[in-house]
Amino acid sequence: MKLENPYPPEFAAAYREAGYWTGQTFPDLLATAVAEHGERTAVVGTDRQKVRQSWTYADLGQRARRVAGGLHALGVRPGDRVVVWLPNAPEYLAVIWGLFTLGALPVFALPAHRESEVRYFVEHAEAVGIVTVTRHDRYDHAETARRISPLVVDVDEGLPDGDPVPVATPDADDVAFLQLSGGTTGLPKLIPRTHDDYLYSVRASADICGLTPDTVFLAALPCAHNFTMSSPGLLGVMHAGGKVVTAPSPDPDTCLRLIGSEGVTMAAVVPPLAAAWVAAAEKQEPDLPSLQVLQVGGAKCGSELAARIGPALGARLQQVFGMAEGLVNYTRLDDPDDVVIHTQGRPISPADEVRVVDEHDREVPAGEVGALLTRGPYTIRGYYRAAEHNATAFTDDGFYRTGDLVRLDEGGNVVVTGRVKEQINRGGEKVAAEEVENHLMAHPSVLDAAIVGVPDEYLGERTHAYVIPRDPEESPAPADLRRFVRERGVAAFKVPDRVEVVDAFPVTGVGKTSRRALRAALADQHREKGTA
Ligand code: OOB
Repeated sequence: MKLENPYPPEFAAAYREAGYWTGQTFPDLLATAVAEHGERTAVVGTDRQKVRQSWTYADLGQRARRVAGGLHALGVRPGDRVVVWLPNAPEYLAVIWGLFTLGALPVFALPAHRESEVRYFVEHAEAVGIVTVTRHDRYDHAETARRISPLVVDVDEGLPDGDPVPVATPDADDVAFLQLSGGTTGLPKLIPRTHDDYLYSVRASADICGLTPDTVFLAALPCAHNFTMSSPGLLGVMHAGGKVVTAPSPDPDTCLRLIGSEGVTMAAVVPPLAAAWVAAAEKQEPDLPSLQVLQVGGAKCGSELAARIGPALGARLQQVFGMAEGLVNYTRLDDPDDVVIHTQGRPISPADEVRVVDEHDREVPAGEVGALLTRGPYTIRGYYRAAEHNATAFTDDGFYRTGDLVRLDEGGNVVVTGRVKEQINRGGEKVAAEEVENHLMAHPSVLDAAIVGVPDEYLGERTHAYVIPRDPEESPAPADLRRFVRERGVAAFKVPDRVEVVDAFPVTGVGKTSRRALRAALADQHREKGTA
């Protein structure tokens, strides 16, 4: 599959010329890892049958070939899209590498996604099937998947297995997979990433983060998330010949134990998890001599939390400000404490272009806050099948509007100060306001709904829904509305934390023309009421 919005030829040529795009593909990455690190351990973790697995690169390569053969026998062909809806486990790697080996394109769903989301991914990507598990997190994934797609692979019944078929030989500028965006509109967007662009970000990230064959990386957040996958994540570790440890749960008990028992050197978490690990470590004072780096990203890591990480965990903090659309910023391992604690780092690549602009897209004076626009060798030029949205999500000259408010310090480090996009960042989990409003408005007793983010000590932000009933005499109960949203089959993190039924939006001077203005005014009002 080719990009619908390709990089302009002069940019592509420059990225190749500079050595960023090397022509490496996913099958090449695996083949190289098997050739160079065959006998080293690639992945360790508890499998779906609760058995501890430890696979070498050679094992993983063979498994990927058999999974590819098994998928082929089920009718999956090169170029087909397949939704991967799996929790963290060694099988996850066998499945994605099986798909890459076959030349099929994974569409990465989160384990927390539910029926309406997965149905949308299958329909929008025209996926031929879903790979999932029987049950996870008290939810019947496979049963749900069968309502959506005629082809469901339940890895709890065994990985697909078949005689190896030829290893795919995609072009490096082909789309390798579809990743999910946090979303700002009614429906999430799919992000097409190519072999060339993505693997450049992976290799460069592995470099910046100093990965070696001795790296032991704990995958605590969902493997499907861009952070865990590629910043430098499991792909970066595989590129370096290191070891990936899959954590069945991100909770501090599980993870601090795994860090100790598996000799983990590096882990990646969102701020609320970092806080939970720090709190547990401050209490238990575990001995974690192996841990060198804790990466924190996905949402803003406050300075206070940032300063506690080193002392509590005996590890260096690395802040990571990234996005599935592309651009990733890291504080460097040898940066002074001040930079590591107070900034979100700087871009991976010298070819990453960042602009900080005002509401007219004019660059703001150095050091001032503005909206971040970016363009570069691993940032997309358009979402998948979203022409209308692309017209506003990108500038005419191809910069992606990140929706983040930032300022740059003298060293070029980014400090994230806020957001202009219609999204709530609930501890790293992204909630598109409009998507949840649409779910609420589908309720027969709801006339209108508006969702805002309100400060939360643990999550950074949580969601507050204002709802106007059709009939004030028969206003729906908040608990019923929350259940209604959940029963529409959406991820639990999208269910509003609080629902407040009101007669009218308690806003003066804001018409119904701009939902953004409405949400901003509601958020202000909320703060004034002091109900945060
Ligand atoms: C990562 O990717 P996404 O696609 O789930 O979310 C991207 C958005 C950013 O635009 C920004 O709003 C927010 O998440 N964000 C941060 C942040 N890291 C991400 N906001 C403040 N400080 C940070 N450190 O979240 C993601 C992708 C790759 C690596 C790391 C995170």
